[in-house]
Amino acid sequence: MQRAPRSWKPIALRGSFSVQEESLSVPSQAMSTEIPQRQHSEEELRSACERYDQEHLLRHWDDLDEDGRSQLADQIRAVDLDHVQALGRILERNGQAEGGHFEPPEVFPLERDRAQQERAREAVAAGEEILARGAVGFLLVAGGQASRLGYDGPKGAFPVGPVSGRSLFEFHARRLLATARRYGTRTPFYVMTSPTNDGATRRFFEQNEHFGLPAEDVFFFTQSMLPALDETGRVMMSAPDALFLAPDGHGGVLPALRDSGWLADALERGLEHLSYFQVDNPLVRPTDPLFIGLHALAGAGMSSKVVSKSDPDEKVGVLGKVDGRLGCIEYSDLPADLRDARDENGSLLFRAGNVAVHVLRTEFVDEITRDGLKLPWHVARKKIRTIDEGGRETECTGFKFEAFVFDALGFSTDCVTLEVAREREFSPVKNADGGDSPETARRSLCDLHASWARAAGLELPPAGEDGVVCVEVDPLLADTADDLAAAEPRLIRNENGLLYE
Ligand code: UD2
Repeated sequence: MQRAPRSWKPIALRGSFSVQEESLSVPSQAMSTEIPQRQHSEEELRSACERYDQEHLLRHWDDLDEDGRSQLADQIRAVDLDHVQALGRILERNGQAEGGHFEPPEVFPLERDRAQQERAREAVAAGEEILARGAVGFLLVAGGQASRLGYDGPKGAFPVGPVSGRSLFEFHARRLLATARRYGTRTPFYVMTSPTNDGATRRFFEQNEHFGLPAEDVFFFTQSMLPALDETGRVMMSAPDALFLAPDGHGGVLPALRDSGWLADALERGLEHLSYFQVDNPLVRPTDPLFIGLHALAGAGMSSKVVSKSDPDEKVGVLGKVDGRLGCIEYSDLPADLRDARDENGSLLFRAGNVAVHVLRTEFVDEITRDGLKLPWHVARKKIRTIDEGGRETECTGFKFEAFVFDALGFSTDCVTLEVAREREFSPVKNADGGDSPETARRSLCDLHASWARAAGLELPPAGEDGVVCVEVDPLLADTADDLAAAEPRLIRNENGLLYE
């Protein structure tokens, strides 16, 4: 059998690349959304732009009205130009960073031997005890732009429930509410937005009365924005009076949590762990006692859930040890020989697919963010809507910079990597159609909930033409088949199917 390749080196500017060495510190506010009160004169702005080789930002100044000038001036002042210069140097280096030696991680598997079954029992008990003490906070990242889904609004507002039409946010909130009721505790919910969807997200929660959660237990904070750069390191503009700004990646959640004051709040409340998840997966189980318990018993800083990748081309990152430390290589960065490598059983060697579900010890987050978090910047080459020298709209190649939360794994020791069943826990909404779309997520919910209802001896509707048995279970009622079997559900029928509440 061919020796499996292990060495990993990102390919420069292949589409995206990450810089693993000489990583830059994520400044506490790379792009401040607060407009400083101090007024600069036009001369001061010009001289700052010239000093940093960004004088093109004022090219259309003379054509702007007062409002346009003031908006542009505020945006330029809010950008940390030293940091922009450092990002430009990453482009100059052309992504020439060594990747290192990559090995599969140790995984707590789905198929467990006796010792692992015993460990799992202990972990569930430990996790339940931690949840019952109210020592877990919930951290949702919802700052992304949902550009692939093409939905006009925050992705969390997307109606994913196959029968109920409930939104992604509502699924998540009702799971937390179920845990709060079960243990008689509070479930503090920290929701990260970006400046572009913050207002709409807050309004959606308010209009829906926080989905039954006490409003005082839901906290919003925004991530930072970063300018996109052209290949010479110059800040791109989206209009004569505006910079092209994009969210700084979900890795921005850690400094943003600190800067917002909510990290201090979590520590004061005695929250020992933060359960982290993405907005796009309606099957996610942020209150899973097994995962929380395994993480806590191991004394880990940060732990992860994975699913077994069956298709080498699946668009999930893979967890593995990079030079001995746990890390994740994003699908777009994984070279083909590693992507396709097989072990002696013929399974994919690097199959620990990242479902973007983590638990982080709150003190670990405090430690790694205290002096400015050092995460590598991942750079994505994108087509960017910008303006030409005449101020007309055009499209050009540019570079966006993002920090990824899974890079914080490298700071943690004793990380747990828990394998979970895909059909039980992972079916994200990413694209408008095809794989990972609303259609596949609704089908996954129906398949899972129909299997629970069948096991509980409950009524099921006939399968539709597409083979889907359209039944949905309210997350407030049940998080597992056993919960449903023990419940006395109310049946609601509508034109879509059956809903158990
Ligand atoms: C992510 C993972 C991928 C895989 C997959 C599983 C990254 C880079 N890749 O892929 O490895 O695990 O998820 O579903 O994470 N977000 C923010 N702010 C940002 C950018 C993203 O809050 O600046 C949020 C976004 O709202 C969403 C989540 O992060 O909840 C994931 O973002 P994505 O859809 O861009 O990640 P994706 O699908 O490339």
